[in-house]
Amino acid sequence: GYGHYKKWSLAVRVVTLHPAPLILTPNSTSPAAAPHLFWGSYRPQVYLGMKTRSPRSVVTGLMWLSQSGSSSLRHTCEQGDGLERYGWLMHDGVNFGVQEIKDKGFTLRTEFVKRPGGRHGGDWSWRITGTPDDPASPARLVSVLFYVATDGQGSLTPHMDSRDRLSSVTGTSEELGTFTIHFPRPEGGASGHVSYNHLVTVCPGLHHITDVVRSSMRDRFNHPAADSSTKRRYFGLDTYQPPSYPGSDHTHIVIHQVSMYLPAQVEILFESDSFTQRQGPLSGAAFTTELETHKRNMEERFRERFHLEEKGFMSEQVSFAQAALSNMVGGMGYFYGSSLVQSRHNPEPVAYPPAPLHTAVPSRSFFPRGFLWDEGFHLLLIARWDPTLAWQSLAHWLDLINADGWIPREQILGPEARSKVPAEFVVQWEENANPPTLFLALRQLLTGGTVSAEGLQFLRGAFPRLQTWYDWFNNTQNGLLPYTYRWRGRDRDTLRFLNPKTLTSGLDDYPRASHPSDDERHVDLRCWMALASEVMTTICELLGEDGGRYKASHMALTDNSRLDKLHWSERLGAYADYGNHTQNVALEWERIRPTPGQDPRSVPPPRLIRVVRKPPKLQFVGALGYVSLFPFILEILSPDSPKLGRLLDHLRDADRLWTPYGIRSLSKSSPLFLQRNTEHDPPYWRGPIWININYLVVRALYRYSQMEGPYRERALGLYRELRTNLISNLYRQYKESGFLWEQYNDQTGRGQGCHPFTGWSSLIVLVMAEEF
Ligand code: 6A9
Repeated sequence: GYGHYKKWSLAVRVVTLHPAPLILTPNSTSPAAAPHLFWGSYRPQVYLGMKTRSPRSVVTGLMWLSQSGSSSLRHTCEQGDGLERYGWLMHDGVNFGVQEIKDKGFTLRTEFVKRPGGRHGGDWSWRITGTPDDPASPARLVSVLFYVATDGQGSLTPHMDSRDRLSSVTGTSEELGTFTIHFPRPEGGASGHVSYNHLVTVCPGLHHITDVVRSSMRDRFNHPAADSSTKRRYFGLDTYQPPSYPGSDHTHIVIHQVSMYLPAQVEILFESDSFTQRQGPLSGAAFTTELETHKRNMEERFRERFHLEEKGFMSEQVSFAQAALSNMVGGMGYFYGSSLVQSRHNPEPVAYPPAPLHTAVPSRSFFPRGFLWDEGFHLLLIARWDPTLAWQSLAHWLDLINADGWIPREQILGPEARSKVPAEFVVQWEENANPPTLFLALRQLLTGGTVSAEGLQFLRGAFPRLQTWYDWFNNTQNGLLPYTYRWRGRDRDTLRFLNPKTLTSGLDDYPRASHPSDDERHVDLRCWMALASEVMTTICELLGEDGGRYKASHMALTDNSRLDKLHWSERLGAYADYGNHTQNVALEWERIRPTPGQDPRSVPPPRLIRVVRKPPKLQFVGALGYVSLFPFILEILSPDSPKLGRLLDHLRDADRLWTPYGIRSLSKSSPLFLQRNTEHDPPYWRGPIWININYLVVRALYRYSQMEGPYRERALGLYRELRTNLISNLYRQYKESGFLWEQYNDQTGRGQGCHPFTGWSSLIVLVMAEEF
């Protein structure tokens, strides 16, 4: 009956895509339309891997294994591998990359160069160079494993040049046509001896490759000892008996293993058969020449874009900035698959329509996938380096929007991505937002100068989607009063959490009203919507559309007296959220006594639970920190507002927000400063220094220092100090630890959370370049 139909139609809405034509038709990313972007290091989750921008791409990857000491196979980027450092030193996002991986006792340099030609995205080559830390120490036997694998389509044929040496693989796939991968004999290796192993097999999917390799290895192989007098054993690819799989869309894989003493060098060449005018193989001296040309070009372009030498940076600091940018663009991935999503109309999670996503990722080890609000920050840097890459990402993200105007926050696309995420984090809920930071990137791309043809074309395609996205926020994240907003999807369980989290805001455990309710209004979301309204107005002007309603919203949302009425807390001396709130909460161990006659062993163990000592009431939330700064960092506050003076005071106050390493997320004087949220939930956005928000603070200080007003000088002084602090600390952390980090300790400046985290931490390049 009708009731049943109604239910069904509500339930399918969450997985119904927006009706507007896709911004990116499948053809627009094909090797014919965009050959230079077809192949890329689009597998940021592995130490080295390449694939094409196609749904079920043939993939290639690197593994290695030290046969001396405790050997463990390296493949996917894992913090547990304990590498001293790894990451791109140079990568221009398109043509080449140079990475250094510091393993225990030796360094691997992984370089790749692409060469355009033919009709299928051209050729590329890899060069892997292994160097021992100490040339005098006993020879170290290392195995380098190269694999090529299909993902449900295409074929691979191995070719041998002797009984045990794989010399090449020929293959075909839908988008690559036919191709050949060559394995020339390596260079170097003390005693000159090289041992070869290989494996040709099938497995149920790309995320099984590590296991297949690991379980096929036996240490029954012999390699000459370093002095050639005897033989020593090593682990080599042997046999693997795959279970039988139904169907034929499994992964075919060919793995080539080369074992030799360091120092040594291996090259791998991918050649597209449609590339017929090749001068010669991309190896040896030709490889070196092309790589050097790309490096020089990048250095020159980097100098032109960012002017770091002119600003007085030493060459080591310039290299640091170059590495940060390289990891941002070199860490971009291409993913394809379905999210698991759910709305309140679905009894269970449902699969989103499969789609591609070409995006940067926050962290290659821990979060190698797309995050909506992270990407808006990433694009601030990417757009300044290569606007095409930024437009590509924006288009992919906006093509993910559904009919209601929702974009899932965390994009866990396909089985390989899903294999990295604990089950409880997989499902994305339709009522949940994430800050619309894509507007930050758009604002930058659209202001100052003329908009490129590429940009205008994007805007025309994106406009209906942006409109729906904007409306979705207004329809689903609105507050009770006009021009107020409220993040949906806060934690419901008020018994366990010291303060129920607001993951959707991006600021996770940043303190909000202690008792979530419909009365809440969130100042950060209001400011994000002011920004969105401004950018929508600009877009309408550029497209000749009527932007009246966006302009009206922008006026209302930037009206300082209305803002002050809704969000200024005189008691806090800052902007604040409003809601049902009490400061008097604490975590305490629950006391559970056995009931008379109960077996004491059956009493559940005590838990840490929240106790509320004073009932909540409607009031401003007394938390000073990032949220209180939003009207300033998104430049809504007028430069002559006395409130600006008050905020600058807090900012510079070492007992509140100021540290020698950057601005801390929550004031030292705030009741929840560095408090854990549950027994297992350490403080996250309750004190540590985060670089995305620090970028916005530094930028706002700079902008206010350019505007007439009583606080101009003050802003300029703080700008200089904060900029210096951020740069010195991130540079020092990178030098000392080998990485950029997720966040930085407010007492010591040390990097913490996960690493490498070259997502928004790379914004330090823009801080150095003073690009705001
Ligand atoms: C956990 C663990 C193998 C948390 O950078 C991505 C996000 C930010 O958007 C957000 O603002 N990070 C910040 O508060 C990381 C979130 C990771 C959640 C998934 C799964 C898997 O470990």
